[in-house]
Amino acid sequence: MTEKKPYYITTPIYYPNSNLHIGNTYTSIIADVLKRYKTLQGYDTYLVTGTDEHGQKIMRSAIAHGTSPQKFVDIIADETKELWKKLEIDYDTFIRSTEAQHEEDVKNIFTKLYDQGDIYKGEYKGYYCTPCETFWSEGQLVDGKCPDCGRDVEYQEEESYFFRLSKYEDKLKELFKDHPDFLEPQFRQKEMLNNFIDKGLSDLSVTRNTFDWGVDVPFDNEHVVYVWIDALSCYLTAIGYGDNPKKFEKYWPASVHLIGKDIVRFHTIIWPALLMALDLPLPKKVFAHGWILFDNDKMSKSKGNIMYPEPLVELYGVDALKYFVLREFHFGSDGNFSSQKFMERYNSDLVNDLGNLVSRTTSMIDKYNGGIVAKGSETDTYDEELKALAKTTYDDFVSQMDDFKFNEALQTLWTFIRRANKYVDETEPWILGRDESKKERLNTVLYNLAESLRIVAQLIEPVMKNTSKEILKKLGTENKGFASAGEFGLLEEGARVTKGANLFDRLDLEVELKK
Ligand code: ME8
Repeated sequence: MTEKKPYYITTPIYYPNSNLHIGNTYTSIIADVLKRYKTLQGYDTYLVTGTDEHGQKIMRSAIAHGTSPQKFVDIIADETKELWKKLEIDYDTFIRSTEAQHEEDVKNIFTKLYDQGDIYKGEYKGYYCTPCETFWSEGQLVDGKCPDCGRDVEYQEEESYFFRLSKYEDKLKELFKDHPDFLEPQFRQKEMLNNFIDKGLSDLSVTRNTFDWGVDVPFDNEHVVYVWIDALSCYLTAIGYGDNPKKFEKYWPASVHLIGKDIVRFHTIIWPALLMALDLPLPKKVFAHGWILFDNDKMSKSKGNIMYPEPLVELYGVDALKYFVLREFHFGSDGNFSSQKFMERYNSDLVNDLGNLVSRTTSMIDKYNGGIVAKGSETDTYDEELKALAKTTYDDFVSQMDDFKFNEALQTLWTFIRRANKYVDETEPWILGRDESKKERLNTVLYNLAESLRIVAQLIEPVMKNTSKEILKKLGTENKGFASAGEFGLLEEGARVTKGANLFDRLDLEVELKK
């Protein structure tokens, strides 16, 4: 048996300073869908997520809550795991940066870089943005504020260890030139080159010595390791960097780091430079998605416009949420989340298109054939059109998923669902059903509809696994594997179809929006 190809996906290692909102959920949902898709395609997938628990921001949040940092992060890390369970995020490892093995690995990484001369001692004079945990020089500030988040920065003068980032400038330029696929969307590459690399890279301060909530520098306990070095290392330590070399070799380099556009610089300048220094292969791809806005505004606690995923899942189910975020937003660009849009799409795509096709098909097979699938024999041109579209739907869906064009893949699938609904109107089974001599034609039509639904169920499995299962159950058939969606005609004659309850019930917007 040939060994499956590994496919290693990561989400950002989230700060557990407050509960995760729909924006953080977005990255994890994409990661989950990608993992399921690649698994169904036969890869040996591995998904890492986790919590980035050290640093000044977390320490201050813990103090503000009147508790110790460790107790504070323990609670939020547990809540985060709970959230991923509710959202059915199928991760393999949840790494916490306070785990003993991880801390030991970070110490070893730091010592190695120091011993080989990539880290040296100096003095940091400049600014620090605590919410972003980022160092800035005066020239980088915008109106005296953090250029990333626009918040106040603090002036710092402290003894610090530095990583020789400047040494890797040319290699980073080569990376961007020789591997145009390394960072996507591609316009982000220009941002990194124009705004940072081409301006010249300064060495990076990689320790702090004004607080102690971090991994101790092993040879100088006045310092803790800078939280970003600690956090990025999670991508290595979560797959056995220090304690399971076989596993590490299997999965590293990562196939893709999925991140938001806010942390591109860390992942495509600092991280590759660190990996180059460690003599490790670079991740194959970093994909930076856009920002989810809420009612066209950036979500923020002070504005009170943070959207959390739990109520949506409780009211409408996890499949609807996953479908919505993948279908609504172009992966890579900003998008706007509004409850109204969510519900409108729920009614149009899930109730009217998919739900309707399921209920029409199963009711007609029930009514005209006692729930038994029969293949029929009489065909006409409508059938050929439907079958031809099924084939291109599969091909296009796969290529769009492979290109991270999730919204287009779902659009492709829904074009097919709508075509199948149109096929019902064109072939008018209710008229065929009145005439016994049209029985063979009726059976063909009903078979084509049921088989179209089977294909839909196979294709939506990575996104809506519960709905997929439900449709296959109603069709009285087994899951035949993702690739079976590329072949029309696999539904067994004699399969026993059941009507059952609606997959999705229409939402009354006036009622729902008040919830
Ligand atoms: O940055 N829309 O953690 P973090 C879309 N600990 N995505 C959003 C979003 C929004 N409105 N808000 C947040 C950190 N995100 C570091 C990461 S990795 C080694 C260390 C997502 O908790 C997006 O993926 O601030 C963003 O990159 C991530 O949450 C930041 O999470």
